[in-house]
Amino acid sequence: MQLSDLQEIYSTPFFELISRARSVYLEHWAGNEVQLCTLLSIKTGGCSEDCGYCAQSSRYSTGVKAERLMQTEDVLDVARRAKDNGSTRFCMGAAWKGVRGGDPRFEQVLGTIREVSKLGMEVCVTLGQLSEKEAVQLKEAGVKAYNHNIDTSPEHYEKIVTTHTFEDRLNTIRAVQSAGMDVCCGGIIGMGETEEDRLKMLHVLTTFAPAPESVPINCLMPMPGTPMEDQAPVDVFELVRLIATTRIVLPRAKVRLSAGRTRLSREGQAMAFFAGANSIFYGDKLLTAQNPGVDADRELFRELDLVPQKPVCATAG
Ligand code: SAM
Ligand code: DTB
Ligand code: SF4
Repeated sequence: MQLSDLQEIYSTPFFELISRARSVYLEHWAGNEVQLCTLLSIKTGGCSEDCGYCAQSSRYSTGVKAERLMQTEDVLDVARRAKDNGSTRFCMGAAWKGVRGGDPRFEQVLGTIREVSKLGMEVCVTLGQLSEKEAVQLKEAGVKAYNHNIDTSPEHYEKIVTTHTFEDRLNTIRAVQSAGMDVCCGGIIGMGETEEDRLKMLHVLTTFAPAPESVPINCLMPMPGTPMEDQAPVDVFELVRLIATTRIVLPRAKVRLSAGRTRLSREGQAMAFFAGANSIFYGDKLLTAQNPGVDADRELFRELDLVPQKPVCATAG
C-alpha cells in the first residue's frame, strides 16, 4: 500500500469514510466489544531521553518525581484489582531509555512479569529499547505484547526527540517481532505535525510484517513543563478520520483510543468507537496523566451498549 492510497482513503467524504471503516470493522470484530487495558507505571520519571511530549523526561521541570522500580508484590496488588475491575490486558511501563540483559532491574521486571502473567490477563510491557536477547527473555517470562511507539512520521520525529532516532525505534520493533511477541505500536497526534505526517506514520505501520497486533492512537496530553505544554487540542473529526483510516488499512489490529480521552466528549468517543476503535486504557490514571475514571467509562459503556472484550489468550482463570 502506498502513501497516496492512505491519503485517498483519509480524504473520502466523512460519512462515507466512517461507514466504510465500520463495515471493515464488523467483518473482523464484534462491534460492541471494547478491550479494557489497565496501565501501570512501574518505574516513573527520571528518564534520560528528551521526548518533547513526556512528563517523565529528566530534562524538563514537570513536577514528576523520579521513583524507584516498583516491587513485584505492589505491582501484583494493582494487577489483581485491574482484573477484578474487568481489565483483560495489563500494561506495565517504565521510564527508561531501554533495558540491558543482566541488569538487576531487568531481572526484577522479569520476575514481576512471571507473577503477573499467572493472573490470566494479556501482559504487555513498555520498557524502551531492547535487543533480541532481552526480547526473548521477556517472551519467555510471559509477555504477550511489547509497546513501542513510532510516535510520528520519520521526518517529524527528529523535531520531537534528539536522544534517539526513528531507526532506533524500528530496530527495537524488529527485535520484538523476531522474539515472537506481538507488536503494539502507534503514535501521538497533536504535536504540531501535518496531516501528511500522520499518514506517513500510519504508512510505516502498514509496512510491518507481521502487521501490528495493536495500534494505540494517543492524543497529546500537554504536560506542564514540557516543550509541548501549549499545544492546541486535536480536532475530533481529524482524530476520527485517522481512526477510521487505521481500521481500514489494518483491519485485524486492535485500535486503541489511548491518551487524551479526558479531552474528548462522550459523543467524540462514541464516534471513535463507531469508526473502529476497540480498545481503551481503563482506570483513573495513564502513566502520569489523567484518564477518565472507571465510573465514567462504565456509564459510557452502558449508554453505548458496549461490553468489555474477552481476553484473547488467557492462561489462567
Ligand atoms: N520509555 C518507553 C518508551 O519511550 O517507549 C516507555 C514509556 S513511554 C511514556 C510510552 C509512550 O507513551 C510514548 O511512546 C508515547 O507514545 C506515549 N506518551 C508519553 N507521553 C505522552 C503524552 N504526554 N501524551 C500522549 N502520549 C504520551
Ligand atoms: C501508549 O501508546 N499510550 C500509553 C501506553 N502506550 C504506555 C501511555 C500514555 C501516556 C500518557 C502520558 C502520561 O501518562 O504521562
Ligand atoms: Fe523516556 Fe519514554 Fe518518556 Fe521518552 S517517552 S522521555 S523514552 S519515558
